[in-house]
Amino acid sequence: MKKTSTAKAANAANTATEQLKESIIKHLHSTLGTDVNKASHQAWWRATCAAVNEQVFDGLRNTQRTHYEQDTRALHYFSLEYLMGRMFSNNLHNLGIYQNAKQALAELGLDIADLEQQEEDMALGNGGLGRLAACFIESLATLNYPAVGYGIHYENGLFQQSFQDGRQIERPDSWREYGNPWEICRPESVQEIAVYGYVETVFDLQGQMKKVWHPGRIIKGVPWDIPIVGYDGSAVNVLRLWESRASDFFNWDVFNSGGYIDAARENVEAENISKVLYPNDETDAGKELRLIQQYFFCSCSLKDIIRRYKRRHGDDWSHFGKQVVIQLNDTHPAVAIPELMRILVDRAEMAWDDAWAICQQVFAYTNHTLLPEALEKWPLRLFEKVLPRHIEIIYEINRRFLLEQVEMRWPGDDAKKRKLSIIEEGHEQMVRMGHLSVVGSFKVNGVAEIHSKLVKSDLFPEMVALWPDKFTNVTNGVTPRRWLKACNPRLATLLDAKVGDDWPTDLKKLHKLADFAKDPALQDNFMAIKQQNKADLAREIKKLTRIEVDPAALFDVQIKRLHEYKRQHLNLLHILALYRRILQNPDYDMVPRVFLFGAKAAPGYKLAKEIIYAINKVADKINHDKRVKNRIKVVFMPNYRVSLAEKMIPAADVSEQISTAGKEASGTGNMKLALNGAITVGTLDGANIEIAEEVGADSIAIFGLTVDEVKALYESGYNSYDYYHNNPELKAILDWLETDYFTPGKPGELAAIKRSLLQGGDPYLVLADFESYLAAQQKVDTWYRDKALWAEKAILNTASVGKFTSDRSIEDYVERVWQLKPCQIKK
Ligand code: 8GP
Repeated sequence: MKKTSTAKAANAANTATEQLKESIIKHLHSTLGTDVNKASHQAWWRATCAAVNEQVFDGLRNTQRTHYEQDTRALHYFSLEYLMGRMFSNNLHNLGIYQNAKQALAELGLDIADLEQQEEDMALGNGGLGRLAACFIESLATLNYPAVGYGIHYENGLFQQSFQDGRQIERPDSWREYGNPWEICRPESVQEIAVYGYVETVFDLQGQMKKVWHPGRIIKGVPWDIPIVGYDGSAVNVLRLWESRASDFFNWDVFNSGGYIDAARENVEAENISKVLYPNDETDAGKELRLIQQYFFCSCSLKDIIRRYKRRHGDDWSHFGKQVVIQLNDTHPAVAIPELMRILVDRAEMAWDDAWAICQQVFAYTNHTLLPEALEKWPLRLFEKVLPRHIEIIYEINRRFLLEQVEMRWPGDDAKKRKLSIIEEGHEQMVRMGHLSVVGSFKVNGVAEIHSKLVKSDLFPEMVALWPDKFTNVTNGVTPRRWLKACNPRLATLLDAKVGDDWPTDLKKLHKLADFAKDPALQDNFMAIKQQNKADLAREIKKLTRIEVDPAALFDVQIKRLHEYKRQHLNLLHILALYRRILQNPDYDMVPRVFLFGAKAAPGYKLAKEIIYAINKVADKINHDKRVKNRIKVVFMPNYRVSLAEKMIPAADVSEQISTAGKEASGTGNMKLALNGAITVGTLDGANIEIAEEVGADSIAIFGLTVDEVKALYESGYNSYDYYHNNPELKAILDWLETDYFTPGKPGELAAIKRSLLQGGDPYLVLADFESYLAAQQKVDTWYRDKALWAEKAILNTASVGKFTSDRSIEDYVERVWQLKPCQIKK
């Protein structure tokens, strides 16, 4: 019996492989217009994408038809960022045809790995927030929830990074210069949106006052759909990204009246809106354009949602709140709130209270950071200029909020009103987007337990007093399909054999592995896989940087955006301490380590760029110093991005999660690294705390001040000089940075770091945590010497982090916020 079914499965696989092969060749001829004999890898890759798309589009049509027929309630995820990375192997895995494709290509004389490299990363995001959005839309499709992701179709993604003499160089990322095979343009769903102009107050025949907005400019939003394939391939949702263009009508008018140059300028200005992703992770830049970007995609998306709703319900708005839920990914899309009010009150002529009731059913808001510089505020004057009607609506939202909520709760308390007002007073009035998001949403969540607590206690305590039930937590997660199955196939195969092959959709199944954590056979297999992954990465390092590293060394990995609060410079101080010990004691006994960094610094963030420079200069010195005898290697991988993360994560032994406690909202790299068997060196911050709870105190190296201790230290008056003067090793290292030791002939080139840690006051308490960080690293060194002990800890990490699948995050959102029902799609 078993034999027959195995034989049947093998036959089916053979047929699938044959069909795929035929389809690839067909597309090579008819879509790419080339021939088997002369096709480049690029052409083969595109032909394979087209063949895969035959299945993707089937799923897409089925899903859209089913959702329409069943008139499902759907989630709409509004995000200015999606860090999708590459789609090729993910789509193949999720459709369940990766092996068939590999085989089909092999029979055509091609290595699937070569074709995977042909794809540019879709880097339409900066960091955690954007990658989270990508994991979430994949999980939503996998769990069969009706959902659409909305965002911007940036012409340029996050800049490409290289190093010149150690310094970061940025180049534009024209990721779709030659077209992107995964996207479909939808001209039938183009939207037009308005900006600028003025508002007129008019009275209708019944004497009713009305506001009429006369826009100054119309911009066209062209939607591009990217199908998002759920794991097992039955549901295929859509990521709809808007590209801006000049409105034809407007353009033609200007052009016709002889204003060729003006028409061209209009074009450029309109197209600028979707030209670039802002490379600033934590602050906003180019204010006017940025605000227009936000409004542009929110308005297009709302109109798109309403168009779809009306197809079913016409002008009957009574079901809108039941059918539609919108998640605001941080405050960037908060302008959607006044925009929906405008549409309902001005266009649909609804009474304010009814419109507001709908808004309050529809919007929910996720906060991703407590850093004050990332909490968006817009100058009121800018708002008035760009969105004159919306600012009036915001005033009215604010007036009612202050009167009906704040005044009722704290009568006569003007200080409270000032603190809670959506409009901040000061020498320049500002619109507080965080306040607007909380007031306009029915749920607000943080992204890890500790972060959600701090959102309540430190960011919005009064709002919590007004609406205690509004606030909740949803701890982040990552998709195990991309971050284990696809990126670490060796480990995935081992897991299939050990715990069954359903772990990608049921990650808690990995728990079974814990029973074998001490089993020498499993330990050998597990560590052999790690070793092979490290050898692969060593080859990649050689290719990218020419640096030779030994795969037998401990691979210590810190990958994330560059920011002082993430403290890459604390990592650097540890490296310098080890180097100095080696110079002082040639026989210094340490486990050989390769320190690997991957990080982009915002182009305008000077100190972040200085930190990159310093790491590169120190790397250069250490890597060439014979006295080190390869005990330390330091590598800064250029152009860190999703596809590079996929190579680094499976090869990591140690995961650096060393932010100042209270600053990292959650982290998600921490989850990916632990899932792939890396041991975390981390502070009690963000999701590290929850990871520690899951893996147990013996399988993680926790160090540093806690959130409460950090607060106490700030309050008692932190003086970083105390640490400098009391720790001779620390003092020597910092002084070293001022010399020309690492930059011969150019003393002081690395001094910016020391300055920020001493004269600058060390805002992120690097010096305060230094000693305890070194102790944690010493512990790691000791653990690593005992191979069995290390293997056990690594296995326990993989076994214990099932909680951090983004499927669990999505189920939490469904239960706590979205109230969706899954909708099965028949194949
Ligand atoms: C990040 C947080 O820093 C990180 O801890 C968290 O895991 C991630 O969001 C997902 O929740 N925040 C951002 O990326 C962020 O705030 N970026 C925007 C300000 C641009």
